[in-house]
Amino acid sequence: MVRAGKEDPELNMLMPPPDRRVGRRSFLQVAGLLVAAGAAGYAGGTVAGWGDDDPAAPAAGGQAAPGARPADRLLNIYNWSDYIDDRTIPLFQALTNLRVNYDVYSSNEDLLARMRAGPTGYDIIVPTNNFIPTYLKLGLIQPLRQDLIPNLTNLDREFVETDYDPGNRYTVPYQWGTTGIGFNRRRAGEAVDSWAAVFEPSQAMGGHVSLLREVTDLIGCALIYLGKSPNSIKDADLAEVVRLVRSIKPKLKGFTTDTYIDELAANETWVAQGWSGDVFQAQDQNPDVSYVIPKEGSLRFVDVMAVPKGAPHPGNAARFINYVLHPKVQARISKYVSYGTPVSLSKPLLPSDQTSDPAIYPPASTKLSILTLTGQKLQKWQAAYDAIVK
Ligand code: N2P
Repeated sequence: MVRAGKEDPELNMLMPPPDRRVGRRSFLQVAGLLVAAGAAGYAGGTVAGWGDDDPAAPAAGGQAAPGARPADRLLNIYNWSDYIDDRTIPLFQALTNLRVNYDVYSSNEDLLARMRAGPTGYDIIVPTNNFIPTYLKLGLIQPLRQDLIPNLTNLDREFVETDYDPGNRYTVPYQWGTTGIGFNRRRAGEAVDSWAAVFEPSQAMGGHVSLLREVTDLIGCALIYLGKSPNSIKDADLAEVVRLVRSIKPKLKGFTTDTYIDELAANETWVAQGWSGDVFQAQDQNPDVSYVIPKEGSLRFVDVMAVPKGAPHPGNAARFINYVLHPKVQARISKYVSYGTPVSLSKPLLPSDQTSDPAIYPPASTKLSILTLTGQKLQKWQAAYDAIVK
């Protein structure tokens, strides 16, 4: 299966870096795919997509102005690993004549640390909604060019009327999902339904259990398992979380956010705290893998596209955001990554086994909390996380 990562043969088609300002080791040089794509068949009628994937793009200025300087025709995207199909970027490039650099990260903490360290050259980042108050407080993101995003009207209302960014002034949802447990039915049995499977694993699972390397999910889900408020900042509750998770460390394979898909797929990990779509991507490769939202309840998240303050190409960022909001593009991404779409207009284009799957689109009765991680809570949870992981 092809995923957006260093191993992706198409996205990873290496081209000379267009602009060193954003260069780094793992940068995916999809830039230049436009050129390559001509040879690969995007030419002619398949310069596909005008009036197809994104009818609003020309009106929104999707095509670079003739004579625009090459540096203006770039778009630098920093997204989660394993979070895009293999056609969206090449098609966007063919459609707009922009060159895209696509790089990946694997936790909100990594992303935030990177953004706090100084200018990065990225035009789009995709933090999780619970971090948005922090980005706003620190002045790390800028208002969106909403005039270039007419497809904002495609968003479902619940993704517009949010507490973290009402009216989408700074952020636009990309995909959403839940935190749960991915497990191998042959190794762990069919009956996994509780957070106990990862927070108090049996001896038999020893060495084959992983937890998420992400503050919100690790601390939040452990609090839920212990019967505490998923928003607790009580020192006693957090100390209990630290004690519990430290005590099971010898049984863990590790803390990870970007290797457990492959490890579940390869039968190396048998029980993993994980995000819904990631586990389904593992299931695509290994039918013994299942996903469950534990009976104690869990977390729901929305990953949102935002433009860093000082981004070199905010207009191009808006054009990409507009493209991603097209129902066809949403359907293509969602189908591939198996996460939920914030654009219900795309659901008729998705396989019905996805849209009817309660593990992807849980019913309202499923106990799911959306957490915010700011101020004192961020500090205390980070300290608890560090005491566990480091
Ligand atoms: C993609 C994981 C995205 C979900 N692999 C984390 N918010």
